[in-house]
Amino acid sequence: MNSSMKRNPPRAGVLFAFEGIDQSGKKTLSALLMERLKQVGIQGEIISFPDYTTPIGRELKFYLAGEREYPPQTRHLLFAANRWERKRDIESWLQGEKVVLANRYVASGVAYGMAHGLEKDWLWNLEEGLPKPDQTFLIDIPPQVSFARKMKERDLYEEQTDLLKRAREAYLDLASEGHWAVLDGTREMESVFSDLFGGVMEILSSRGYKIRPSPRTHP
Ligand code: DGP
Repeated sequence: MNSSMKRNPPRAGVLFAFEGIDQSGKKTLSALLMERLKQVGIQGEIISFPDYTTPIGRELKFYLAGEREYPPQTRHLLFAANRWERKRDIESWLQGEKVVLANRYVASGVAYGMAHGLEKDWLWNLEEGLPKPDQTFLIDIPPQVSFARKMKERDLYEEQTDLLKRAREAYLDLASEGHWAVLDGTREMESVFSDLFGGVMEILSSRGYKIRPSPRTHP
């Protein structure tokens, strides 16, 4: 996270963000995590960005399908605005002591923006004021693994190997700056999940969450 960004105001919940290029496993991992959190008695919500259900999200869907054209800054403003559309929901979940799992969040805007040659500080500024993640997990895979996992029906960005390469590099750069947890997403899902779950439990315990013993130790 950008060190120049102000600290989060006190809040009761915890926000985890999952980042990575397409097909890294973010959605599967966050769904598994939510299931396990419920088993140990923790309430949570999952939110995915882009959120295609909002007015701006619907516009982004047209854009990603190649049906709209925008100058680079305009489209990055739209991606950021889509997160701002859901700010109140995220805040109210956090105030309700929920654990919020975000599939892509502020760092997607910065990583993909950097991959398109935009300035990092300008991109971070678009996200300033949104709730900050307590921890960002980067599920790291190289573009060739992304392509091997999904060969057809890729969106405008997914089709571009060079863009994915630059987005991955930007993510790794942001991860080292922001002290994110980087997980090797090329491994079996169980192994990635086990590391993720360990990291999440450690943070939740340190934040005073009551964790009910669960009979299951694997997804
Ligand atoms: P997804 O629904 O996760 O497959 O995302 C759709 C595409 O949009 C994907 O290729 C990555 C890109 N993307 C996601 N979030 C952002 C963002 O905030 N900014 C930009 N420029 N691209 C994004």
